[in-house]
Amino acid sequence: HWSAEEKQLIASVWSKVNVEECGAEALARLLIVYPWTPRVFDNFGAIIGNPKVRAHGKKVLTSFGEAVKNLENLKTTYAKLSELHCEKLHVDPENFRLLGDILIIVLAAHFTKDFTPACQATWQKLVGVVAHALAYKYH
Ligand code: ZNH
Repeated sequence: HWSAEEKQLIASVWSKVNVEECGAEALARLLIVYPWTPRVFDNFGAIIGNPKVRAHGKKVLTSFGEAVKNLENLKTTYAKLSELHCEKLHVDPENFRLLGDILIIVLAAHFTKDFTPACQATWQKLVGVVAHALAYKYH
């Protein structure tokens, strides 16, 4: 369900993404803008400049890269992670959507003119299906 153009828009943005920078920024924004989200992390403390937030943001965005590589296969790709977030981490799946929207903002801010409306529409679709796949094993 991805057109050649969509695949190209995803790949071209992703090839320029610095997972450490953008991951840290997206996670920090999530934790600040939605002040209930730090609850699932034990003792992160201060958010800005916190190396744990940075490391975790990188981990999450690196894992998001699996979606980019497995566009046709997202549910299987994230089945284990979905179970983990549901059963062990108790993360409300609504947070996957919030993080996706924040990631779009971060990408738009980093890539400005290159992040065209068409590009945003494709990424909006991508973060939506990723959030859906991560929520798939919730029951
Ligand atoms: Zn998450 C973890 C991915 C979102 C919370 N995560 C994690 C990991 C990964 C991920 C890969 C690791 C695992 C292991 O270790 O095995 N995430 C992810 C993704 C996403 C996410 C891909 C989207 C896109 N998360 C999220 C959110 C939240 C979270 C939104 C909240 C808010 N995670 C989490 C936690 C954890 C994780 C809490 C655990 C941490 C530690 O360990 O400390």
